[in-house]
Amino acid sequence: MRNVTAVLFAFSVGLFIMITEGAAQFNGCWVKVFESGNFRGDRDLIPGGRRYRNMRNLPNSRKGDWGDEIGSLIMGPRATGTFYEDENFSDNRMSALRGQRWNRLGNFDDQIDSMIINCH
Ligand SMILES: [Ca+2]
Ligand SMILES: [Ca+2]
Repeated sequence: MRNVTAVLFAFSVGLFIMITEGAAQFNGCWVKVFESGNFRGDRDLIPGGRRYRNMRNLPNSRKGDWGDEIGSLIMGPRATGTFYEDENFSDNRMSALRGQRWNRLGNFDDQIDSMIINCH
């Protein structure tokens, strides 16, 4: 029983760290982008308060080009986002609210090519 409790505790701590991961960075104003759905694959934490006309060489990113790559995303607790299907804020768009976790992007899967991330 004690072992079960310890495992549950470790799991809870792990979950908590996962959820709060990155929350304090960039004053909570960021978007975390993932290459695949369900928060899998390559990932980067991109600072907000900026307009990104395209997805190449984003700050704090290890991936050279996120264009047509994003499969899921998490909004920071102080960030909202507008995401566009094409570069230069054109074509279809979708909006994400503070703290939202989108485990899949539907029609926008592998389609996002520009974004505006506002801080609040
Ligand atoms: Ca992808
Ligand atoms: Ca696109």
